[in-house]
Amino acid sequence: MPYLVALLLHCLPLAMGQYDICKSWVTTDDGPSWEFYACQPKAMRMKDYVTVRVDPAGITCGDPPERFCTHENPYLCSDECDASNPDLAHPPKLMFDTEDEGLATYWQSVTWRRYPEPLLANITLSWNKSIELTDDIVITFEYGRPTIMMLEKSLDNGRTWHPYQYYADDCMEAFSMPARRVRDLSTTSANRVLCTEEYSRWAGSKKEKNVRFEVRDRFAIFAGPDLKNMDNLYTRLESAKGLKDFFTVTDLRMRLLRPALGGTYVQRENLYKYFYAVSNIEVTGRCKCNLHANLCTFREGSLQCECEHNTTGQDCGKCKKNFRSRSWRAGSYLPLPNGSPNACAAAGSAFGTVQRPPSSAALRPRPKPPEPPESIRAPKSKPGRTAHSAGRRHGKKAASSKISKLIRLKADSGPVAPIEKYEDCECYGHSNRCSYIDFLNVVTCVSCKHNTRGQHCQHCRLGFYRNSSAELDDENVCIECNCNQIGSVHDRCNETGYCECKEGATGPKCDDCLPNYYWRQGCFPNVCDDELLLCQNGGTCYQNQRCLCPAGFKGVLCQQSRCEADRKDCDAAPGARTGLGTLLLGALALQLPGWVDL
Ligand SMILES: *[C@@H]1O[C@H](CO)[C@@H](O)[C@H](O)[C@H]1NC(C)=O
Ligand SMILES: *[C@@H]1O[C@H](CO)[C@@H](O)[C@H](O)[C@H]1NC(C)=O
Ligand SMILES: *[C@@H]1O[C@H](CO)[C@@H](O)[C@H](O)[C@H]1NC(C)=O
Ligand SMILES: *[C@@H]1O[C@H](CO)[C@@H](O)[C@H](O)[C@H]1NC(C)=O
Ligand SMILES: *[C@@H]1O[C@H](CO)[C@@H](O)[C@H](O)[C@H]1NC(C)=O
Ligand SMILES: [Ca+2]
Repeated sequence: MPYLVALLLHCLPLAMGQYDICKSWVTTDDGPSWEFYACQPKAMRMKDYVTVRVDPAGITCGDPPERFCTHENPYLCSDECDASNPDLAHPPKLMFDTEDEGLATYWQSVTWRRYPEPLLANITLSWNKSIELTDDIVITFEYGRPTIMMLEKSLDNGRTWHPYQYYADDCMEAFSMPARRVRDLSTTSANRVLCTEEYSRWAGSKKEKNVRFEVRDRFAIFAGPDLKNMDNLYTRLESAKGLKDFFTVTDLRMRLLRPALGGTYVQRENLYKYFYAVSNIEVTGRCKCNLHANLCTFREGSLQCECEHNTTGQDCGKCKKNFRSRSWRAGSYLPLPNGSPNACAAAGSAFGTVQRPPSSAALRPRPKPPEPPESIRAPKSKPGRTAHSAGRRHGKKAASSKISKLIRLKADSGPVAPIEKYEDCECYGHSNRCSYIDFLNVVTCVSCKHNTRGQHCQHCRLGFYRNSSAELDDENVCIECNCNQIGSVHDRCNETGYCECKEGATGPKCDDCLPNYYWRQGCFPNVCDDELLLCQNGGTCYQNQRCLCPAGFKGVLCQQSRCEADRKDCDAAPGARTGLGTLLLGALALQLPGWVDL
C-alpha cells in the first residue's frame, strides 16, 4: 500500500507539470522517507496583489471636473470626468478591476491643456516581493496609445530603477535609439533593452489598444515558437548570466511621456482630446521562491513564499535557523528534467542531500548513504578534481603533516599557494563561500558577513562582541563595541562589551569619568573641588577645571598673593581687599538668604 502511494505521488509532477511539488513520501529498499525536488509556485495574475501609485499629484482627471473629447469625435467634447461622481470618476484602481464584457473601466489623466509643456505621468506598480514574469505584460489604452512611453523596472522594492523597454512612434527622434523588434533578438541578446515602434503607431484608438512587454517572444528564442522546449529555456535561465534577473521585478513603472496624437501634429485649438486612459494592466508571473516553494500566499498585505527545504525568508533566500551547516543555495532547474533542491541541512547532518533521481529510475530511488560526520569539516570533493589533489585535501595524513608542509614552504619560500573556491562550507550562515588554503591545508570561510570572522565565521570582528542572547548563526550575533573614541584605549572590548579605558575614564564605553576627574575631550584630574582641592582665599571652583581667583590672588588654588609675587599688585592691594570683602559678603548673602535678617 505505501508503495502505491509513492507511485501515485511520483506520477503527480508529470501530470501537473514540472516543478509543482517540493517533496514526496517515497518507499525505498530502506523503508519510507521524504524525497525533495526543485519546485516553484504556479503563475498568477499579479495585478490582484499590486499596489499602485500615480504621479505627479493631480494627474488623475476630475478634480476639478473637466470635459474631454476623443480623436474619433474631436468636436463633440461633451464627455466629462468628475472625481466626485462615481459614474464619471476614473481612479487608478480601474486599471486592475475585472471588467464586465464590453464595458471598459479606466484610469484617466487630465487633458493636455498645458501644451506645449509635456504631459507626463508615472504609473508605478509595487508588489513588495520579487516576481518572475512568465508571460507578456499587456497595458491596454483606451482612446489611443501613447506616442512616447517607457517601461522601467526595479529589483529592490523601488530603491533603484532600470529601463526595461522604450516605446515610441519614432525611436530615433524620441530616444536616439534605432527601432528594433523583440522577435529579431538572438540567444545572446535575449535580455537586451530596446526601443520598439510596434506599439506606438496610430491605427485608430479602437483598433490597437495594447502595449506589450514581450516575455513570450524572448522565451521563444530558447524554447521555440510554441514554447515547447521549456527545458532549453530552463537550462539557459540557469547558465546565462543575468537572464533570470532580467525577467525578475519587484516594481514596474510606466512613464507616459506623450499621449496619442491621432495625427502628425498637436492641434493647439483642441487640447481636450489629448490625455492618457488605461483600462487594464495584465502582469502574469510567479513569486520568486528560489525553487524552494510551490506555494505563494498573500498575507498581511504582501506575497510570501511558503518555503520548504528548511529555507526561510520572503523569497526562501536563506536557511532556517539551525539548518545552516551548509551554505544556502537556490534550487536549480538542472540537471534536467527535474532539477536539484539544494536543501538546507541541519547541523550535524550529512552534506549530501538526496537528489531526485533521473525519471527512469524514479520509482525506486536509491538513497545515497549518509557521509560520515567528519565530512562536514573536510572539504567536499568535486568531480573533475585530480586524485592527487583530492587525496591531499582529504586524508588525515595531510592534516597531520601540516607542520612539515609549513616548514617546506619556508624552505623553498615559493609564492603562497593559490586559493581555491569552495561553495559548500560551514560558516554559520555568515558566508556562502570558502577557500582552501593549500599550505595550511584548511578550508576557511571567506568574506564573513554580519561582522563575523574566523575559519567558520564563528568569532566577532575586532570592535564587536558576542551577543549572548543570539545563536551563532543569528545575523545579530555580533554587537558593535562602540567604545568612546576619546575615553578608550582602542575600539575593542571584552566579551561583555566593556571597553578598555584610558586613565580617569570609566563606564562600559569609557564615556564617563571616575570621581575626581572631569570630562573635557577626555577625562582629566580635577584641578579643584569642594573637598580636598579647595580654592583658597575666597576663590571659586569653576567646573573642577580651575579656580576663579579674586583680585590679588593667583596660583592654581589661588593660594598665592599677588602682593608677595609682584610689587605693582601690592600697591593696589588695599582697594582689592575691600572689593573682595564686599564680594564675599554678597556671595554669602546669596547662599544664606536668612542671614541679613539675623
Ligand atoms: C517618473 O519617474 C522618474 C524616475 O523613474 C522620475 O525621474 C520622474 O520625475 C517621474 N515623473 C513624474 C511625472 O513623476
Ligand atoms: C513588505 O514585505 C515585508 C516582508 O513580508 C514586510 O515586513 C513589510 O512590512 C512589507 N512592506 C510593505 C510596505 O508592505
Ligand atoms: C528539514 O528539517 C526536518 C527536521 O525538522 C527534516 O525532517 C527534513 O527532512 C528537512 N528537510 C530537508 C529538505 O532537508
Ligand atoms: C541580540 O540578539 C537578539 C536575538 O537575535 C536580538 O533580538 C537583539 O537585538 C541582539 N542585541 C543587540 C544589541 O543587537
Ligand atoms: C569585561 O570587563 C568588565 C569591566 O572590566 C568586567 O567587569 C567583566 O567581568 C569583563 N568580562 C569578561 C567576560 O571578561
Ligand atoms: Ca479596467
